Amino acid sequence: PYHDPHCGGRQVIVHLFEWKWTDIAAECERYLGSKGFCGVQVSPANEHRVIVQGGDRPWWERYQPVSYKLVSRSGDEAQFQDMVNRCRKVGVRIYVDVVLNHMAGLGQSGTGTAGSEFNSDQRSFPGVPFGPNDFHTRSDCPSASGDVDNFQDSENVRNCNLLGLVDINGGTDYVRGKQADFLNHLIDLGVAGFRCDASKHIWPGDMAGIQSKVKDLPEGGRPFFYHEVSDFNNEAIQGSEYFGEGYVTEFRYSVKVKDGVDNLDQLLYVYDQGWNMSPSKHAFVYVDNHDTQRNGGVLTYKDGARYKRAQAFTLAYNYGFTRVMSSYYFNSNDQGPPHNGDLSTKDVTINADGSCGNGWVCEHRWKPIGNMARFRNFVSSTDHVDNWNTANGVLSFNRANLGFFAMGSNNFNEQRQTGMPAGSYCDLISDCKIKVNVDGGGNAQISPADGDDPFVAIISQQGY
Ligand code: LM2
Ligand code: CA
Repeated sequence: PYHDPHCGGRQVIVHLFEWKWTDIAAECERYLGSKGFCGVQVSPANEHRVIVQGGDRPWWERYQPVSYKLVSRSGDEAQFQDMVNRCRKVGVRIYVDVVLNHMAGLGQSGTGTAGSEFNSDQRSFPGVPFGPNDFHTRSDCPSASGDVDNFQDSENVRNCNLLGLVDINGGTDYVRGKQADFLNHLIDLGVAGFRCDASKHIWPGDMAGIQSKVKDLPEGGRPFFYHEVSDFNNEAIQGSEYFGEGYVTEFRYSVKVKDGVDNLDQLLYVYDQGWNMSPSKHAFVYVDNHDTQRNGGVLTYKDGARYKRAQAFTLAYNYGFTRVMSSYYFNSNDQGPPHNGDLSTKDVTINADGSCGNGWVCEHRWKPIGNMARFRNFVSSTDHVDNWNTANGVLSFNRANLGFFAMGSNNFNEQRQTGMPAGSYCDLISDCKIKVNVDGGGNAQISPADGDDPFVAIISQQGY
């Protein structure tokens, strides 16, 4: 019931990490709508702490909520509403990152981005309002320190303070009501769903209790929910505990796809049942996210061509619901988004060649990434992957007779079975700079338009 993204059959979400609402609205209109993106995951929209360290505001201040007022580093409620409306007009929905497990960190007090006061040690958040009764107490948490420190014990994981962030008790009607009010307000503004932060640390029953108080979308149907749960099959908590509540992030996919880009035959097994990975219909997948791109072990924009391969493949293949990461350049893990002298976030500028300026990476505008959204949308009605071929270091396969995809690590020129009806097709990767001619037997000579982007993708959609 929580699995429909409500974006007219589109299939790809992009996380515009730390973007301002005004820039997201512009990006919907100038790029995402026409490229066929389903929607945008936005950074937490609610009031949060302001943290200044070393002349910078770290990105993670937004994971320390102060209230559910919609004034954040990305903008205010009027700007948020304008973004939702303008994106929606071009077929793009907004999915909000919601932090329901905790409020700000212990030892902290002051004023949040909307001007609300708070005092974490006193469990005082008058902007909601939440008080001491709305948090887990020392006796609920079995750890010696009061922090989450034993992932083999679900009481520890769910009732203690994650990283010293004061832990909300989602067991009461009051708390569930306040959190549902927050989500319902966002639905009133036109959002289509939620990325639930740290769901692993919230009891599935509490999550279900909140979600049951969340209304249907105005156009009908349940909002789209996807839950952040890291599960490597070695802890007390399994992602499958949340399957009833929506999609669940599949962290193992990022590891598998990284291994696969250098060993193409392994890519056929990126959904590894031996690892107990989630079935496709529950798996929310990505090459990297804002945490893993900092913690290592996965591919990121810093990997360049290998990253493109992993991301293009992810969109071509048949596993999970896909999210694309869009970053800013960073050297240290804490570094916040590009900022002006007054520490406000810089605008996203667009260069003549379509890339972004002002320190924004915009992976989603890299051709083998952004141009694969249309491919994913069109082939998603089949679960087939056919004619898998990795000869000469070039992977190719087709998705029934709907689409054909090829990728190498250098320029290539290969004769391949495409599984497509005879015809002359537009190469999506190069925005139709070249055509691919498929003969009556389904064979075609395949060569990328640009050797720097060694990919070819075609679909049998009218007009392409
Ligand atoms: C998440 N998913 O489940 C987010 O994706 C992740 O980015 C969040 O951590 C985490 N869970 C909690 O929402 C980030 C960041 C942490 C940071 C927290 C809170 O990765 O480093 O913790 O946000 O801002 C920071 C300090 C940490 C300190 C804590 C509390 O780095 O040292 O712990 O604040 O003061 C004492
Ligand atoms: Ca918790």
